[in-house]
Amino acid sequence: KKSRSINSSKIQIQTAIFRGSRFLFAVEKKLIKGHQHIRFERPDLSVDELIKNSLAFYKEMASRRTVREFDFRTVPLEVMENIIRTAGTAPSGAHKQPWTFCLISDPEIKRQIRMAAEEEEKISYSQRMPEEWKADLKPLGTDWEKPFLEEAPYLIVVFKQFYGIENGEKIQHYYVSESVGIACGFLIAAIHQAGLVTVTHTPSPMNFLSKILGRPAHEKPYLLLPVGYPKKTTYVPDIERKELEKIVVKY
Ligand code: IYR
Repeated sequence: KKSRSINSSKIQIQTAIFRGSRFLFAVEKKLIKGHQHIRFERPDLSVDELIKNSLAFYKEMASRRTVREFDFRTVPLEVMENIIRTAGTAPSGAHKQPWTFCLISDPEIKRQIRMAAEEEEKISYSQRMPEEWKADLKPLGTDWEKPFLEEAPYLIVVFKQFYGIENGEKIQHYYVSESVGIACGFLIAAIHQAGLVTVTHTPSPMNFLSKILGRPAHEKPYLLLPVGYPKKTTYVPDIERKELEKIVVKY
């Protein structure tokens, strides 16, 4: 690694692999308060481009719908890996990345998860959920039956890590729920952007997921997302999102 100094920063030549070939690129490095930093740049866009980009992304995200019916077609593993990589780009407390994404395609594990989820949901819908809650869910058409847990080609079970373990040592994690929530937002956006659909399923209680997946005690299940193509013909509730004026307060 060669480096050249300019003022307090250094230009370092690094190599990276892109599409199978090695190439060289320069990184400007600088010590700030005793810690290595790298120069970060983004394209300096015109205001017209900002408007165009923000509107295009809004439209893309506004076309997302929660879908509970999946096609049986599978999805390349590579796609799922890219989606999870994207979730892993989320910011997190002290950059601890306190998440584990379990990716399940094994039909037997999917079956076990469906059976256990339905067992809990049956009790929830018949005994645990108050009438008002069930009335709120009526327009969405949910019930205790969760066939999507077997029909979707993949399930992603997101776990939050109360603490980390590296070389047998406990690593403190911070803002775990917030961090994992943000990562799930990225995950859902990535699933949509790839052209697939999901439903944010929250069976309750969901400790059965730790057991089935053999996760350690410092990890707690956070969210369960079936992922796949939508069923060829499917319908979603005729509901609308709050308008900007209802969700923004300008000062
Ligand atoms: N967890 C149950 C019930 C449920 C609760 C809410 I709030 C929803 O938006 C949807 C469903 C289930 O998954 O059916």
